[in-house]
Amino acid sequence: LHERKIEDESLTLQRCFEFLDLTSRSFSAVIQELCPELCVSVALFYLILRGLDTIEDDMTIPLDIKEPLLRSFDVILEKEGWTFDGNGPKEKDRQLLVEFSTVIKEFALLPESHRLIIKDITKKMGNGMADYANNAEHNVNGVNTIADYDLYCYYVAGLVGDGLTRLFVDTEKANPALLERPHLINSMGLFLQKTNIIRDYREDLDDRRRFWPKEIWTKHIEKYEELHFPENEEAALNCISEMCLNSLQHADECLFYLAGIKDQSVFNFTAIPQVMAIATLALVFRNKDVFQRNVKIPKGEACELMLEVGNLRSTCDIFRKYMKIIHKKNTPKDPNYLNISVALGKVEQFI
Ligand code: PS7
Ligand code: MN
Ligand code: MN
Ligand code: MN
Ligand code: MN
Ligand code: MN
Repeated sequence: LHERKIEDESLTLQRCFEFLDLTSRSFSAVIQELCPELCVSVALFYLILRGLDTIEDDMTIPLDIKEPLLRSFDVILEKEGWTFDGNGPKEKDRQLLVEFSTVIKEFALLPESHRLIIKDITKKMGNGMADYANNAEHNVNGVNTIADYDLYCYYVAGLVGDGLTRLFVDTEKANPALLERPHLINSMGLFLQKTNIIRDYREDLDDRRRFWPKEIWTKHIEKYEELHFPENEEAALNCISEMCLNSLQHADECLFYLAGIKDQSVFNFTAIPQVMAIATLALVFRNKDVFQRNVKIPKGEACELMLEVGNLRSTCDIFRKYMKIIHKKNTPKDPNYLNISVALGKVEQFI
């Protein structure tokens, strides 16, 4: 257990940790438990990407303002005093950007190697987000093919895994061989992001954004925005199955990645979001509520999961438990019944 010493800490850093609590339910606790060499760097990395995402998500910011902000966010990181109050009043993390100079100030105090990694990832993510920023509807830049979907998820989540792994290796908390397995790193981010995208169908649609790839949903329905119509329930459930199947393809590689982590605090930090993701995947699988509202794993269950993650074996046990739930909900009526069954079997075989 690593406790940060409050008395050594500047007021601006304290404010950053307050923001961490305000912006993230699941990450705040695990970041604060990270070893001292990583805790502050990862907390600021999180806040920087959260700030960037708050710009990406705000559909009230006109594209001609949003796009250059996203593309230059890495430069903004070094602009002392920069703040932004252009988010709509309803954007949930708008205050982080109103006080972003606090983050910038602490960022400047990080070790140079960490700053370079964070800046590099911010630059790549911001440009990737900008490429997809106009994905409202019928847009050629939207998420059409599965390759587009994988690329978007690489920008917003795969890259986070890349930056984090470089930070872990820099501080000798992970096996440097992980850096030669970019596919494993990418799967860590994609498993989280794809599960989030399935869960957020309705929230994103209400913002007129679509992230489910056209290549998948057109097999089940003619119009994306009609997936949640009651008369389309069967088609919608089959569509969500196929989305879950796509996400499940990353599960085994996440477990392989976790085998490369040396430090207990880093293991918890990396494994907890993954077990939350498999639990969420089991919850959304063939769940029609996804089309009406944002479903969430109950708080009690989330707490249990955080306690149960301890090592690779217990993490595999948790994966197995939720895969069993998916297996039980799988039905021969589903055109992907066999594919899902095979995908579950493939993960089982390796863990
Ligand atoms: C550990 C190798 C720097 C810790 C953690 C803020 C969550 C928010 O939530 O649909 O619906 O608004 O807008 C790989 C985290 C990937 C990213 C991406 C794991 C930064 C994070 C900014 C890699 C997290 C996946 C947008 C972009 O989706 O979300 C290892 C740290 C990880 C942040 C997530 C989220 C993207 C996101 P929401 P959106
Ligand atoms: Mn977001
Ligand atoms: Mn976003
Ligand atoms: Mn939103
Ligand atoms: Mn989302
Ligand atoms: Mn969301």
